[in-house]
Amino acid sequence: MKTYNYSELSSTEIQKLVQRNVDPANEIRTIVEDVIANVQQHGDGALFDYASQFDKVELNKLYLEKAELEEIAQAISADQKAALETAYSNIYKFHQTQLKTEDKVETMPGVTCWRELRPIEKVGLYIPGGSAVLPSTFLMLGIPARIAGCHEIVVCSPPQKNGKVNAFIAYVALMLGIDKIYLAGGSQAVAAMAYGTASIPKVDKIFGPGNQFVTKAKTIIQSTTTTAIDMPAGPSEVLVIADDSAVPAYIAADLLAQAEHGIDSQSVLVCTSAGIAEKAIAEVEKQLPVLPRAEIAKLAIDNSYVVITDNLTEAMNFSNQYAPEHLILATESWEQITGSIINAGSVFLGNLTPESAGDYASGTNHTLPTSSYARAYSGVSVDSFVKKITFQHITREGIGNIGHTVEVLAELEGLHAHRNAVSVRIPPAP
Ligand code: HSO
Ligand code: ZN
Repeated sequence: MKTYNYSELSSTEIQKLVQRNVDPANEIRTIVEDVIANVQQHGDGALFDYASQFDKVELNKLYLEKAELEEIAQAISADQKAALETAYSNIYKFHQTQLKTEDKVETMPGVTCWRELRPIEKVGLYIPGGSAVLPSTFLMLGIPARIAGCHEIVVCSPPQKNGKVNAFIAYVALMLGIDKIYLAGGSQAVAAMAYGTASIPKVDKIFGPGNQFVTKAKTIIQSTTTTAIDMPAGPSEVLVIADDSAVPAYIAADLLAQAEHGIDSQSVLVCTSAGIAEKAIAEVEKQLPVLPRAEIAKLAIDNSYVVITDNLTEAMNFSNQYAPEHLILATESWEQITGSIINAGSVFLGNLTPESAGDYASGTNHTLPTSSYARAYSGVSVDSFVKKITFQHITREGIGNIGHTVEVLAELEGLHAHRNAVSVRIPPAP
């Protein structure tokens, strides 16, 4: 892994280091625009073609129904079921507390304002099925959607070569009470949920991670259709801040857990101790070759780096500029630095808190902003599946109290009809 000294880096060099996921030649955009146009024009026909071209399967229908899902799900062992149930229960518990009723506020006597939640009616969940099939992502999206009370949950996942989804995806669907999975992957699935096809309903908002094609499709459809997206989630990344209280073998394991996601994943180590960093790099070299996904992890590690800083303050400065999707504080003094975190998707505190816990089962959501979007976006939560509608009610006393203020402000903006809408409601003084 390439190693840099923070004190020797210019601000331009830091800018370059923290930059990721660029599509300079717009190559991905061109391909994805073509796919979207094709799905828009040919609907299901385009989806059958893409299944044949990309997923190498000739489908005769674009969905699996409950009975088929039940049959597929039978392949799961008792231990696997129990693990999925535990993850489900923890994720449910954590997300359930996000559904809060807000208090009504009387801003002036007789003027009452408040917000109420309403679920987004139709949501689309994209569950990736590329080099790794991720049933955990299905839990992370399906559970908050259910808690929010979304009326229709449309799920798209790419078909396997046998024209089905894997047993874990089928099992999670049944856990969530979802009776149908649509067999579509990649940017074509996003296009289908944004425009609707004969088989796949158009949705109000699309959720879920994916490769650069899926992400590009999401960012395109959010500006060209009325369908919204959760966030532009791209290749996964982790930044580990470590000091000399960190354990090199743990650091290496965390960097590799990230690296095995995909060749474009990034694992960054920011370390206050050159000695610990050196040992962590040696550990990466030791742990990497025995991984089943070593080839992928190796390429991601080649795309990763180490920064040596003088202290934790500098480390945090770098991290805030990077704005990582996952931030691990591999230090015993994490309590002293959490207050200085400005940009991060999800944070893992101390030497015994691996990102994997949050990826699967501790309760927090793993659908998080990548590619520095953590500067402005939060991870997925129940909030992502609801709208917060404001309400207000004004009594006779209230219109008397607020009326003059509104009349003056309408007058100064030259909007007399606005002023009149108040004036007609205020009885003239006797
Ligand atoms: N680290 C991924 C989530 C994931 N990890 C799923 C394993 N399975 C993005 O947060
Ligand atoms: Zn992960």
